[in-house]
Amino acid sequence: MAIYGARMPVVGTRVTRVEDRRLLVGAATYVDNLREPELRAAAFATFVRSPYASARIARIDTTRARGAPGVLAVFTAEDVDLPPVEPANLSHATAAMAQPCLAGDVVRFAGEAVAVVVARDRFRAADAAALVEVDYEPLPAVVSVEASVADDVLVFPAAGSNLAHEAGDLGDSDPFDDCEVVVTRQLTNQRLAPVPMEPRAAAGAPDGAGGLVLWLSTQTPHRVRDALTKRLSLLPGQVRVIAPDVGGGFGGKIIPDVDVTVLCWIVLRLGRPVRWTETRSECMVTMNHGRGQRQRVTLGGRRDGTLLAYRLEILADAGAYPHGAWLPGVTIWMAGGAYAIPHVEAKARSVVTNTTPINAYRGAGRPEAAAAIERAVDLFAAAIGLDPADVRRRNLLRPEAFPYRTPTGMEYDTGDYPAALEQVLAAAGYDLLRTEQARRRAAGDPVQMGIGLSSYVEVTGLGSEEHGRLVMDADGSVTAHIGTSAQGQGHATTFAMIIADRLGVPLHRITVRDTDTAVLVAGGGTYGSRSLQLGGSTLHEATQRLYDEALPSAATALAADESDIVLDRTTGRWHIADDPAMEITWAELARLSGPFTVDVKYAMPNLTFANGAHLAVVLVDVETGRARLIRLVAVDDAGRLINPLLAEGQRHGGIAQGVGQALYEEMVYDDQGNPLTATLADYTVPSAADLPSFELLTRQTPTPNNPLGAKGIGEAGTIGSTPAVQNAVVDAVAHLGVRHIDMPLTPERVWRAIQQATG
Ligand code: MCN
Repeated sequence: MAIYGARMPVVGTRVTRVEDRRLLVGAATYVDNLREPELRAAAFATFVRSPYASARIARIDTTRARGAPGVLAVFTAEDVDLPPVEPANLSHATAAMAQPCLAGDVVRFAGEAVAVVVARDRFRAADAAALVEVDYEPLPAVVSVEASVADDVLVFPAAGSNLAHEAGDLGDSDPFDDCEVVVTRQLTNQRLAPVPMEPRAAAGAPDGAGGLVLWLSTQTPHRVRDALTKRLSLLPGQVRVIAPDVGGGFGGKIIPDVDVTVLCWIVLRLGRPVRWTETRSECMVTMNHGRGQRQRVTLGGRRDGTLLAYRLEILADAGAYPHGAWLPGVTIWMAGGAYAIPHVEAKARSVVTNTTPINAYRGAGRPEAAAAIERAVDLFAAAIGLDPADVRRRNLLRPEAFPYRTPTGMEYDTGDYPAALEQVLAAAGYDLLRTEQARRRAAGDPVQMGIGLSSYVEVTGLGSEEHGRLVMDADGSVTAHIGTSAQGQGHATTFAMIIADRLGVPLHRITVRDTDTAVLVAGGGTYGSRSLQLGGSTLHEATQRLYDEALPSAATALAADESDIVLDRTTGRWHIADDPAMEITWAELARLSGPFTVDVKYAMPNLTFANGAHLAVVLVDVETGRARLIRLVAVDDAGRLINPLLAEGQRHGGIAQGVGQALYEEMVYDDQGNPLTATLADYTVPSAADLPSFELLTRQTPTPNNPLGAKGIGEAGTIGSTPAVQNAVVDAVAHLGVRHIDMPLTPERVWRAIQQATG
């Protein structure tokens, strides 16, 4: 048989990203670069933001700003007739905690918008924004969750309480009754800023029929479309959202923002195109923050290391508007981690404060769960004098336990957690590391070594449905539309790989388009490490439908029965099963009978659970408290990998962010609610110079829950690495009597902990 054009399967191989050339040569379509004809002569909007965390707005005078050169309009809450945005799915927050699109009577966090200036360009808009005069009467601010929960000062007096949401439950009886050893500790999972390279950006234009087209740097175009349609009182079809290239999101570009809502309102009001791109400093205080939990962990078990009961109590900061107050519920789902602990109970309360709203940030509730249980396991190991690796060995769920229903209601699908741990220990040379640690301790070396472990499991594939369209054009090339919408994950490459293998069409003949709500009726978006498994399975299914669609034409063209026809997926040729010479290519078939178009909706029956084990090695200078990460060895199991190269890239970025949380990053407010870390000079995102080369190992335990066998990998790095690094730093100084240090483990914190322990 002639095998011209035959190709090897690409799924599972390290295909380099098709996106990169465009991005690297400056041909990207980030919102701020767009030069669409509809955006010609677009005006520019700039928001006037409150410098106070809590204040009454006594007066806003826009006269000078209106008269400034190039200014087209200035709007305040009085002009903008948009309904406030109510938080969804919360147990307590009612309409009383809704967020106004522009603040009217009061401001509730430093950075909240009180007015918006529209000018001919961004420079005039910025100059005029400085001319808007606002008289604020400062009010007491609630900054910490401890102050908030006391309800002495209410962020929303009409709500009667600062409590926005409660989730989970603690049992009536004492689960620690039968335990020989119980450890308990208060932990802080600090507030972080997402810091994507591209801040939020939007550009809107009237569509000429009463609606608008919005180009938006977003993770969730369809969700934004639906929210805006409602908020702007438009009809379905009147808001079209296009997500061009997006320069990172990390969870900060999921929720349909009030700022974007106001921008769209302006487009409709002025009947002209308007752009908005926030500055870095704006992004630091107005894009949602993440994490922000105070946790109390209690872990009990036997002296032989067997864990029996775990309790997690969470007091979560929801920030000023509690759209993300449900997130601790995800922490509760994952509370028990990778262990077979018979009793796990957890309860969370989310309260509002006069700070930037908290919402999803890479991991979104799961890193918080992993950090809590992994710290608790190490505290327990220290209490019984057992090696932390041995405590994990004794309690990790074994492969035969799956599917495993956890005490907090999750159904773990597959994995080999003990094997992942052994793999990471072996690769790191655990015993040798312990020997080196003992040597330094015995020698009283001023630089001590710490070794930290974490075994994690994470839920992936949330929002278990996705939509896609596959088109084979008359020239045999394939175009895919998918509702996920990427921010740098490399979807255009991975999705094309899946299609290529399924249809036998070469990669360069496949294009994955940016998400456009005018093309796809519905889409889930990208978050929760869902895209590959849900988007990928959608397209997998679409290829089958395309095949079904084309089969009758192929049979007609080859004058054969459908049952006698096969598609050779290595060549992309249809032929008669026992006569390979009787063939027709996709291109010929598409020219004859195409184009073929299929629309597919895919639903995944169950969530998937990725897992792994991370090991960190740190050197801690006990005289200065400075901790340096020297090794990070990671085993991550995301089921079957479509593109191991891209999965590695995801792990690199995730681990960098996870290490950032452990050692460097924290959004800090003073007691008036002024953000003290609102620039990248104060908020210390790690650079490559702060990180070692990561040692990445892989396992691939397929899930039965989708046709690809794939789970998510996008957040694994942030979930596994943080507790490993934190445990390593504590381990480095454990012989001095230190049991716990809160993150970020800055030199000052570590030094203080050493001083305190050694008197
Ligand atoms: N992949 C694979 N095989 C698997 C799983 C994933 O080959 N079994 C590869 C694919 O190349 C896929 C990528 O890994 O495109 C990520 O897939 P997935 O785990 O499904 O995650 P998502 O695409 O849904 O991305 C979301 C995830 C999240 S939640 C955050 S936050 C995050 C992240 O991805 N934000 C990012 N990675 C990011 N990467 C960049 N560059 N920018 C962000 O903002």
